[in-house]
Amino acid sequence: MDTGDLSFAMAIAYNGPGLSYNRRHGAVSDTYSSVVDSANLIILAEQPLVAETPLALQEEQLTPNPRFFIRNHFGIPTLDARAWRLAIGGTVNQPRSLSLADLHQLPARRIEATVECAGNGRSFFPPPTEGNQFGYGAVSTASWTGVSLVDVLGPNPFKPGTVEVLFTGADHGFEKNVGAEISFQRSLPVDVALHPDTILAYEMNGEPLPIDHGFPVRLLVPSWYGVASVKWLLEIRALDQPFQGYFQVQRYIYPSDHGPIPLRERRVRAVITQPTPGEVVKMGPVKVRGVAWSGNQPITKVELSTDGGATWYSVDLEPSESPYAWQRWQTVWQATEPGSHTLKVRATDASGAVQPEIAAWNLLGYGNNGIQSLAVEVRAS
Ligand SMILES: Nc1nc2c(c(=O)[nH]1)N[C@H]1C(S)=C(S)[C@@H](COP(=O)(O)O)O[C@H]1N2
Ligand SMILES: [Mo]
Repeated sequence: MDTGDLSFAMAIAYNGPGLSYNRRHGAVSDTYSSVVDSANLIILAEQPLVAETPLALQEEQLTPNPRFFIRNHFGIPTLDARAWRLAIGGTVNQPRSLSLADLHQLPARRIEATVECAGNGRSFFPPPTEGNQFGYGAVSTASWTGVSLVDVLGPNPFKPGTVEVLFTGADHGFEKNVGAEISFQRSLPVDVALHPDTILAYEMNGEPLPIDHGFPVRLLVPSWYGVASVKWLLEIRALDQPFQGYFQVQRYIYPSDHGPIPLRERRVRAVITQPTPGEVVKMGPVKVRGVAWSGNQPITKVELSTDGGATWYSVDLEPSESPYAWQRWQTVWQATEPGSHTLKVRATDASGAVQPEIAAWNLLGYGNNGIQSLAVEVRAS
């Protein structure tokens, strides 16, 4: 199987400031947009950069780009948008390479989608697992603009026997568990790759994709855990064998008796954005709100408990804007008793999936959608 060992010289154009492609004027400006608001993100690691968004700041439907969580495995590659080419190869009928201008010629598709890292909530797993100890902030929502991969590939793109499509990012580094230099690579089954909502995104919330989120082009698989949405995309390769790379079979998997199961759609989950853990609130009406999401299913019900899970009631849920984006919910809790109270929230989606009290523990700490518990202190004013 040829998994496309790209030359790293091609991956890193140069070390100077990046260039961003300006669609409106068809020209190139000489700054790429790194917009990270590090003061308002929780930085878990600097090299490579891993940062989560404080839940209290998720007050809008769309997360502003500077505060969108970041999950990198290697250093950030600075690509020259003018020189950038996307290679399409492997078991395709027409190998070729495309420029950013070529992508812009195709019909644009805009999709509002939440991106969640599979490690979101990992720090709440007992016993602890290895990996970034995320709280609940490795999730954000943006409106992504790009082109459907199926439009890029055209009709009848694959040779018979094609089973997966592999996506390679420009970032790479030494991986000690492999003992070698590897690129960030992840594959999709053919049906998912050809779904019209699987897009190559070049804009995020109406701005050119910021460098931290994959400039100039990233894949977006809107209902899957974030790992599928390969950033700094350089190559798309059709495969006649399942991909066996590190991020496919050793990481971002649930172990099973039949071998590793690569993660796919996000599990159903709700979180509270207000009040915040430990907050002191005044006795009387207390606004409680947050967001809820799942994979490709809309959320049908969000329930709140203010007595540590003994009783539950349904809260107001905003209609879904997009099958892929979180939905905001809110309620008013009549806090009549002073003292410490435990709030819990749980979501149900249209498939009937509901959050478990405690999610099944797994070695690498993925998919922890166990119910959030949050303690607040009620004081008589
Ligand atoms: N090329 C590349 N793509 C990548 C990654 C990466 O390290 N390199 N991380 C993945 C993971 S695990 C997640 S959760 C998302 C995070 O996207 P964001 O940094 O834009 O929030 O990107 C995915 N795509
Ligand atoms: Mo992730």
